Amino acid sequence: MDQSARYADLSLKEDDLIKGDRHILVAYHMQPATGYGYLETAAHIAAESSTGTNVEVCTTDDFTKGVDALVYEIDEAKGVMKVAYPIELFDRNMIDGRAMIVSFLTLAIGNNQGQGDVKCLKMHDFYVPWSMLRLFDGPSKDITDMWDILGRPRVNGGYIAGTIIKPKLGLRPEPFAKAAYQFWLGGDFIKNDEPQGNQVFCPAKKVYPLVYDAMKRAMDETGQAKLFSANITADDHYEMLARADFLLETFGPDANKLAFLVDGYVGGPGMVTTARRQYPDQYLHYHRAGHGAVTSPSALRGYTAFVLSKMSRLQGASGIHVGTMGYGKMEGAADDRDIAYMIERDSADGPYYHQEWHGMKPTTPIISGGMNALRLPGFFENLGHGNVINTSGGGSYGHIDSPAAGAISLRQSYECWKAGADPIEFAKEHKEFARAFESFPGDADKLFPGWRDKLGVHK
Ligand code: CAP
Ligand code: MG
Repeated sequence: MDQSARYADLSLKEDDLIKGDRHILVAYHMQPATGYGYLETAAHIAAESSTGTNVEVCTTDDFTKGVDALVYEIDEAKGVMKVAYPIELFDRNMIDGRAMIVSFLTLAIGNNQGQGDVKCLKMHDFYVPWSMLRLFDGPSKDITDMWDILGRPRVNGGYIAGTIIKPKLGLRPEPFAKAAYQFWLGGDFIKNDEPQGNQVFCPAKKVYPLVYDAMKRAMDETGQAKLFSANITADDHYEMLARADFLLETFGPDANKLAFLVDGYVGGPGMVTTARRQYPDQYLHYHRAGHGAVTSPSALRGYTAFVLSKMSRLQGASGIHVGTMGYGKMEGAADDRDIAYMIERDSADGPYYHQEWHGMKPTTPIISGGMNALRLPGFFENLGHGNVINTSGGGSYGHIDSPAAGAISLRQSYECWKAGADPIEFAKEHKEFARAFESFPGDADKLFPGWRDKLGVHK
């Protein structure tokens, strides 16, 4: 059934919809299945995502029609359609009237994902009006709190050198804490790898007191504050709270140095919001493992990494992984920097919409996945700044001298970029950075041809 007479109004202007402050706007890349018309399919998507189904139902009244989602723009040649969702469609909390991402997803990327008349349908951008934006929690803590703990200025506090405890799984409590200690002698921030929790060979109640002990020893030795991001992910709300409460108790007077990591894509919005609301004093670290299933450019449905990241700021993530923009091991490209700009700035352009954040706290871009000291200068150059958290697992534990040397090489790499120095010249004066060339010779050959001669390395 062609529902375009009801669910499409191509005379609506985007500027007016934005001025009106009553609609969430969504831009999708869409192709209909063979045999279906473009507008007809787009209208079915709007129906299925708001007040309708595949047929007219007799229970619909005039009020219902007033909250229909409407297709307001299509570009069949480019395969782009845009839908305006009246904000009344979205579920609000009973307890405080506030908005929730789960409702946005249920409508805007819900049933429409399985429609038989759709060949592909992927969300590439969305715009949130102020009337709705102010109903989202947003972050409670941000990178300025991290800088503050590290004794740095709250503005432009710079690069936070981090790592992930590796190997991913298979360390028992003592070697785990030892790995943490070794990195902290040179670096700032350690995160659990995303599957680490309460494995039988490494029980949380045994390992975290040892990690805290390692943190204290490293702080004593270096005279610097250290940060730990602990995974509190669990299916069960009470299990999450048990993990978080145990961690807070264990770190006691240093609980401000504890971030909570949530596997937010597999765990879902409920898990992110549980952490955000129960622990507003902790930095909330959103790890997105699994997101590639929907965000990968090869995926024809779902939404993009840009959309995932933008949602995370609304949900209140203090930081989210945004990949490495093509400089590391995961999928990504240089223009993914727009993802970082959207979550860290107060006003930013997405692929289709400009968004004003009206002072909502920023979400830190967390740079991770196959990074090391050699890859960082190019990364910073592309992003244009170094105010990020970077976690380099292989880049630290793969350094030939030690994890501390790996951490120091990361920081030196940032200093090198900040100074606008030539990396090879900089390496001559900075041992740990120089040794990164020997640690990652494949990268060195690719990024700095001739490095062996210039640095006098002939092994
Ligand atoms: C990085 C990482 C992260 C990835 C995930 C890993 O380790 O901890 O899970 O970064 O991708 O296990 O691979 P390495 P993303 O530094 O050793 O590569 O950050 O893009 O979500
Ligand atoms: Mg990981």
